[in-house]
Amino acid sequence: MSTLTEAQIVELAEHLEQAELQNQAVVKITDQYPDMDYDDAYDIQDRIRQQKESRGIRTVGLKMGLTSFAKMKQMGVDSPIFGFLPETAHCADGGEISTDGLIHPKVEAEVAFVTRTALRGPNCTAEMAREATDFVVAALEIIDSRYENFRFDLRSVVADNTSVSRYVSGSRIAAITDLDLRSMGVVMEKNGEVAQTGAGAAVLGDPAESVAMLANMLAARDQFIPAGTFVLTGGITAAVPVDKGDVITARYQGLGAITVRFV
Ligand code: 0L1
Ligand code: MG
Repeated sequence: MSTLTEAQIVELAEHLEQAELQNQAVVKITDQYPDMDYDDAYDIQDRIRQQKESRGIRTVGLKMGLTSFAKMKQMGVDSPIFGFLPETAHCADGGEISTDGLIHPKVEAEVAFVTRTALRGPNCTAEMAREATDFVVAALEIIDSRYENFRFDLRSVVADNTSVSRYVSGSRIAAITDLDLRSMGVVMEKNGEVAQTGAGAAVLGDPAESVAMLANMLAARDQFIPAGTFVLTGGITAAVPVDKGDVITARYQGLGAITVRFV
């Protein structure tokens, strides 16, 4: 059920995309629309995606967010959220990310799945997600909420495409059958010092569960994960704030390392 009109959805999508494009933090949109619901929030996110696609910006992947039980508890929610990855968000492993285009970036170490076949919910399981997977690869997500001081509620952050800003894909791929993603260790270093450590099980007990849940959440909106989709499964580590001059290196057991420099 939605509470906003089509015109309000369009207005809010333009408002949030302009905040992203101009690196201008704004107040959370539920301040103005306290009754908006999750359908409204995903409608606004879909509209931002349509705006980008109408300008020729391809959608190259999907993401799950808030997949760690600790972060869900911290935010007082019991379900993850999802967003989309526009091609403009991609950054190269070993490359530089300009902070000029960002508001208050934070980095999460994640693992990404690339699907070989389409995955449709409802009733999708982790086993079905594994079977639909072509390969897995290490990844970083750079989140950058468009809301002042990362102050938001879940409906506002869903509308803001779940803080998607940049992502980096690792250089080494692996078959999912060659790794135990639950026990895969990750060490994230900031400027040469350990900033975060984690294991794949931080993501809903198993990152494959996150892909299955994404398919099930999409099904509720009559959508699915197409074949060949890059899926960020959610933070294995807590998000680390970064600034101009910082270098992040994340090392993944069995999947190599990713390094990026913020300039
Ligand atoms: O898990 C995530 O990718 C973060 C989702 C949005 C919440 C935030 O900006 O911290
Ligand atoms: Mg994330």
